[in-house]
Amino acid sequence: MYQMTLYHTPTSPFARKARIVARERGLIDDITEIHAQIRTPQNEVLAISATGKVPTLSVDEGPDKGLVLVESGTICEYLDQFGAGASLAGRSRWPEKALDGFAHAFLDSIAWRGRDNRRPDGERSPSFVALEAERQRRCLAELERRVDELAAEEISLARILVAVALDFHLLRMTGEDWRPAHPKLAKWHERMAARPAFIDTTPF
Ligand SMILES: N[C@@H](CCC(=O)N[C@@H](CS)C(=O)NCC(=O)O)C(=O)O
Repeated sequence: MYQMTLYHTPTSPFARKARIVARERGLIDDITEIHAQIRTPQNEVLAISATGKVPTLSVDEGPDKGLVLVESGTICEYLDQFGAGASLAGRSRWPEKALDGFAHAFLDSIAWRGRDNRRPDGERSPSFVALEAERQRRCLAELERRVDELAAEEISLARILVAVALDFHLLRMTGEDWRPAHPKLAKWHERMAARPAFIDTTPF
């Protein structure tokens, strides 16, 4: 079997998607998880990738030995090849990709705004924050409208990312609990968040 190392931080939602996929596919015993010290000179990822980003996956044994993968989407597709049980690729390729792209755009917006919120006074941009807040409001409303589509499959890579993004919104956009105004989405999210792979990787 393959032996792999997955670099992550406990709060990174992009890394969390890969960590959830590893667990849902039953691969976690073949993977060493390393909490990387990102944005510091001690960052462990820098030894294998100039990007310094998490998630990063290195393949340590097996036919792909030496392979270093960055970008959560690529890492999740790679991991999804292995493991017993059903693939997480989704029933239909392009609807799945469409949902995954939507979830990435939503999550990027939360990550950017979260970083801006944590900048020192004088380095924040209120107009940027307002633009991203409005994007998130629209995305949440669209997800509430599309909840039947989310529920049509129990789990897939895109659905994992939607649920991870919703959790990350709760973590970073403090005081903006989206659940009361999006009750159908909240129910769907609650079911996803109760899965062992989500509980095992929770950033809260
Ligand atoms: N598009 C990337 C985003 C990864 C990303 O931005 N990761 C952040 C943590 S959430 C990171 O590693 N930041 C470190 C840095 O900016 O140096 C993916 O999907 O994997």
